[in-house]
Amino acid sequence: METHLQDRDRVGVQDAVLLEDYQSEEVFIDNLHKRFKEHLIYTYIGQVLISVNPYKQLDIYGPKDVKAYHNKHFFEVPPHVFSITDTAFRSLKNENREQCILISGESGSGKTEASKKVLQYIAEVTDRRGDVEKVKDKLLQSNPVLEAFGNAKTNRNDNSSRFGKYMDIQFNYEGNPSGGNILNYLLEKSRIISQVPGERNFHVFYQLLLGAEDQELARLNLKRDLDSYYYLSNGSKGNGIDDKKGYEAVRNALTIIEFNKQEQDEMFQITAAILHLGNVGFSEEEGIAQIVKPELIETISELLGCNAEDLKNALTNRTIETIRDVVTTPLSRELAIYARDALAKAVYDRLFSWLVYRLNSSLKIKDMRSYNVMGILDIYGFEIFDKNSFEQLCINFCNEKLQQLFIELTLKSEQEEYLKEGIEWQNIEYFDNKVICDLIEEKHKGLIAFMDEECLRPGDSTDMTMLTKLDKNLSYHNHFVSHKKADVKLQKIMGRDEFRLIHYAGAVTYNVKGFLEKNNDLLFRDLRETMSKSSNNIIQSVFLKEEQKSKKRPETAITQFKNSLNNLMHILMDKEPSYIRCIKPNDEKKSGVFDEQLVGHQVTYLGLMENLRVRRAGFAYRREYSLFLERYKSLSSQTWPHYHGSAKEGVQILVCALGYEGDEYKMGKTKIFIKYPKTLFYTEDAFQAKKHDLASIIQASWKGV
Ligand code: AD9
Ligand code: MG
Repeated sequence: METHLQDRDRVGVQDAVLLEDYQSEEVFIDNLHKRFKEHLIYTYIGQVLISVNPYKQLDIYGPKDVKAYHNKHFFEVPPHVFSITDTAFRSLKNENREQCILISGESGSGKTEASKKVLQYIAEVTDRRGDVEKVKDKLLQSNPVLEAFGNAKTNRNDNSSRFGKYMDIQFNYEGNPSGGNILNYLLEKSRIISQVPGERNFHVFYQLLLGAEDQELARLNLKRDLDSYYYLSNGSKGNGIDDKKGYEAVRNALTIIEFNKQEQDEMFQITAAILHLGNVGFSEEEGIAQIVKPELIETISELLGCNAEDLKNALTNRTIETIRDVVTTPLSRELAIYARDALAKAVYDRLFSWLVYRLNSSLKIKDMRSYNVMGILDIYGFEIFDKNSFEQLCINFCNEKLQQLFIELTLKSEQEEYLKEGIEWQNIEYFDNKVICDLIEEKHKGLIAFMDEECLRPGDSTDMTMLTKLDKNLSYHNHFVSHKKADVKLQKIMGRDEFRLIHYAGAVTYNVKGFLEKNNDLLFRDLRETMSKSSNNIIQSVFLKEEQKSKKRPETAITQFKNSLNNLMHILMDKEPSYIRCIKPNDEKKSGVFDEQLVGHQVTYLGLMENLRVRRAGFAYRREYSLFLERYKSLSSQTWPHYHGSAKEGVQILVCALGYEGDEYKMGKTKIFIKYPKTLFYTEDAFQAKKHDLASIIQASWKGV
């Protein structure tokens, strides 16, 4: 117990609230570094777990570790993702409180791995009976499927999740998993049509081409040759990723999750059709696009179950309905390419949504009698790149919302604890990022509102007219910087087609190029109609649903995202949160390298110093009386070796014996609160010395000295 109080110089402290200088980022990072060198990748800030990616397999997740953390209070054992999970799970079971585990951090910091450890732990500490085991298998197997279709190799992470994920594990009244539900956010579908150097398309394409049997490839009219497919051609190749094994894992998982043969066939037909679609080329005659290899369209139509003539027409024409009549115009080569790519992205995006929908129907809870949930959120961290676009705006907005939730919930729980313990609440100064959330999402006057207004305006709106509108309406705001209003220094680094937001985690300059198109997310009507008539059940179901809804203009991409985020906030708000903040120690994916500057940025983006300040503003340390007494009772002759009074009185006796000053501590109803780490360390050192003395006495008596 309380192992963290010993050997502080070498392994640092396991809870950053125990750092004497808690305002210093340098001290904080140094503590993480010390621990990292000792392979101690986990550290707390109070109840928040910080995890530094070790980039190598550590022997800390085996059955013996599960056992070591099972049913243990989290201060009894060193920091660990199992401990966070165990605490949440016990609160769910014993107090019936719904839980959520919020995992954040930048790409490659270990979020997805952490979420898998949470699931692994739950799977290992719950029953192994038939139906429970089956649900657990399905939950575990949803990962390889979602990763095949939603993850890709990027320059930051060989297995980067290109979507946000919130997964509920549902527990029955016995506390065993009995179902699940997944929500997905913003798949990065632009990856379908192109990838930056060194990156790849989604894993599934490589898995299919390299892992499927000859017969299956023949059925899909595919060659086992990555270079034959345009959508894969600019990406990097394998690089040590075992796609063949990946394919087997996906097929196996699909079977466990009970996707039938037809569903599996149709999924891979769509995947293959996208590869073929990328190879459709166009020539141009008198400004009109012509399909170069019409036979390819036959293949695609067959795979997608749609009419080849319709598809040909839809790829080269556009129909617009006006008030008076319906006009069809042929497309130029450029527009035909745009239509082709839009179709590929739309089909893949829908396939992914269908996949989540289908997983959910397989994970659906059968027994609706009272159940509790534990949610796990694995979502993209704050992003600042050299060039930031629409996607970064969405992601950073998401992080603002989560930061807001974090502040509200942390402060709330601190406040609640003080109230419960009868201790006076002191106001904590902190930066409330609500002002930035409002700037982005406020109705009628936020950034999204103005963006949408311009996107939905018929006529000649462009990215630049949108920017002008933003500049005009938002320049008054402290957190919005327009190029025009920027000071001279800033004007040099900001382009004319850029605006800047001062996020809680730092300033980000966004380039508006492509904003309008990405936000409108239009698929030409002809293509939509062709798809909704498809005989492929998956395609038909997703497009038909949209056709029925699309009588009205669909919402813009960012508004849909905003709505789904607000929905997520509601879901999370009612739950007891646990936080895992993941940190990437270096950019080279190397083990043993800790780049303090890189870590420093992440400490800022994750708001960890603010987090520590809030936690330390009150008391560095708090512990139940009985536990405190149990450890330190030997420090007073009144409490050791015999003591029969109440735990609270015992602690009071101890505190007097140790000479605590009045401002150093407070006695709550069930806990002692200690203000400064030094008080605790002094107590601990006294305890260690006493233990040492006692040991020497015992040893001496053995030796008969
Ligand atoms: V992204 O935003 O999806 O691009 P994540 O999810 O934060 O990112 P991920 O969990 O995929 O990162 O981790 C990246 C890689 O780091 C993994 O593939 C592992 O090789 C490595 N990793 C992460 N966590 C651990 C760990 N606890 N132990 C060992 C780890 N290796
Ligand atoms: Mg991930």
